[in-house]
Amino acid sequence: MERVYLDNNATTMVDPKVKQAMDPYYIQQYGNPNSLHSFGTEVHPEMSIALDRLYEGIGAGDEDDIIINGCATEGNNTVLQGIWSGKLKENQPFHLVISQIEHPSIAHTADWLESMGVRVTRLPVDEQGLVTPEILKEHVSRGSADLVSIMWANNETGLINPVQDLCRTAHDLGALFHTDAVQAVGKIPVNVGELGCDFLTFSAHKFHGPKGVGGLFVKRGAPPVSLLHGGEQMGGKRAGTVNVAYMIGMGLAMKLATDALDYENTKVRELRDRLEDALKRIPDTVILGRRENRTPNTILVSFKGIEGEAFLWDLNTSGIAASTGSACSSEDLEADATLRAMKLGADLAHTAVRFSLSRFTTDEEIDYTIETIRKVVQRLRSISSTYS
Ligand code: C6P
Repeated sequence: MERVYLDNNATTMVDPKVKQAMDPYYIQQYGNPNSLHSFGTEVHPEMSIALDRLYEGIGAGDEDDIIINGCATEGNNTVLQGIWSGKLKENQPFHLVISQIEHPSIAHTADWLESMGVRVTRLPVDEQGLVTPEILKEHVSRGSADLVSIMWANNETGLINPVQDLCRTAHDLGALFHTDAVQAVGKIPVNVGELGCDFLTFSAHKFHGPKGVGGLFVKRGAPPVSLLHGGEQMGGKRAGTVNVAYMIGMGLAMKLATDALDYENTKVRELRDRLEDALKRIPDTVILGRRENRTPNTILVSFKGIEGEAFLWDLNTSGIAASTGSACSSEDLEADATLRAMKLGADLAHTAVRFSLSRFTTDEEIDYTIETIRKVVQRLRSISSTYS
């Protein structure tokens, strides 16, 4: 076994079919879609198919909007800053509600908005690590909040928040509702029509599409939000020439991911459970978050007495890629915000390791990973000063 990739919540391999679908748009059909000549117009049909696939993939209606952008970080910033600037224009205060377990693209944007005078409420999680409608009602009074932004599935634990109930509660309280669905799309069914959210963010590289392209769903009638001003691309809502190849790749990736949802919830889940069961049999190991509340591909596990970084280093030497938390915070030695919100002791937080599978993960890879982890845990514990 040469290399095993179990860090699919950080990013995924581009599906070879997606790569193939993108190839013609570099050398042959490279026109700017806003040009009036044939180089520009010939890309329209495939772009329109891609958009249809995105609408279908998340259950958006014809009159809703999907703004193609550069990544989920951009989508999240667009919603938070977009609603804020709308309030500024009307000379109104802005009260933003997020949770304590949001990805930095929400959490740090909220910190920045707070430094600009915005009121920010950060909801805690319950004992299961979930944000619930009860918590939202407890912390936010009717009519006081403008926007509630709660992630659908957490990138580190895989825990799935009850977003439909949260959305209903946010609306009852008089607020708009946004969800960062980056870790939900391609893993569990996502339907904005059923959910009723005003905004939803996704990112292609989390579901076997290319990096550097994402989408922001905006419900019909929701307030306009935009971050990049300039040309009339995306109806003036997101200026800048769209990356045609990536947009087409994202459309196909969405279709393939939604077509594979059954596989994700059967085979990928089975592989994840087999790995998790094997980890549980190792003494002094804690799995975080109940399995039934998690996306089918994710495990966050703590091996007592073993620093997460040392463990990952050993695994990496054996060709296995996992992570200690989210990839964008991997150089931050502070215990992670999600784990702090879950009130995990420092010992567990510093030993937490995330394994995230994909539809390309094989039985053989899981066998090899189980065998390697057993050896690595034994070796590191034998030299650990904190494990006896
Ligand atoms: N999480 C992880 O290792 P971008 O890269 O901008 O398309 O996606 C950002 C993002 C936003 N929301 C959630 C829930 C995410 O998980 C991510 C990316 C990676 O967990 C990299 S930090």
